[in-house]
Amino acid sequence: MRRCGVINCVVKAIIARRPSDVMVSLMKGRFITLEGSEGVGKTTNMQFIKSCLEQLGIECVVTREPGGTSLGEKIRALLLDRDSESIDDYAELLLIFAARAQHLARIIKPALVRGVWVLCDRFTDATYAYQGGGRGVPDESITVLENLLQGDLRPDLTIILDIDPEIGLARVKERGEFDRFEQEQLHFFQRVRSAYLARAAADTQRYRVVNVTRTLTEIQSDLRQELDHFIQRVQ
Ligand code: Z5A
Repeated sequence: MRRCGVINCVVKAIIARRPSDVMVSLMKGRFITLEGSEGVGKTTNMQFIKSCLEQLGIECVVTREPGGTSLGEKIRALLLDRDSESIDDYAELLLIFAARAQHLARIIKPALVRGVWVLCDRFTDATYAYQGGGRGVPDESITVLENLLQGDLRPDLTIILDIDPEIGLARVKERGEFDRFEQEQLHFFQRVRSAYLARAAADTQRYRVVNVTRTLTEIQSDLRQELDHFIQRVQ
């Protein structure tokens, strides 16, 4: 809790010098994020979403977090390194937001301002789910950093691919080696899933939950429908 107070003080000091978010209000591209626990098929389905949008003549950039920039990918490697020393929860949180700051400044905001749609494999909802739900970092600490870096910028649509973590982990296991997060126990991923579902329940406008225990054809038919609804809504 004391750490939360210190973060608040630092952030207030920085916000006082922060330029206004005029740029955010000028953005014309749309920001779509794909979320979910382990083995939900984000990589598989992101390409599908991209091809649906491109068929409609919508220019989009696919990116991911942590990562998306050269610096961000280096931070990602540090975060996923399973041979790393034990990483403090707040060190993890700040590394994730450091990568996000660079990603927002170099990739996400410039694309949105150009009118290009951004499809991002994980974003700040993952922080609420993994660092908040999984690790137990208070949501208030995450919100402070979110507001600092993003201002008013939030995804326009967040699709949560949902699966029982036991099934998701079994899929990941088939792939072989586990990274630092994948080494966590089942109850960690159960908390991650609950955090995602709680966020989705609190804002039914922005979030869509897609059950991915089914075949890829069924899943992608749902995704197609969600995209069609979204496009109708924003046009
Ligand atoms: N992290 C965090 O803690 N906080 C944050 O703020 C952010 C991230 C942004 C890396 O993310 C880690 O960073 C992540 C949380 C943390 N934890 N981990 N690990 P990541 O997104 O890069 O890592 P990931 O979740 O492990 O993604 P992944 O391994 O790339 O999985 P995926 O993209 O969701 O799934 P996939 O590779 O498309 O599919 C997995 C397997 O399932 C594959 O063999 C598929 O063929 C199979 N699959 C997919 N769909 C199906 C269906 N429908 N049926 C059967 N089999 C299927």
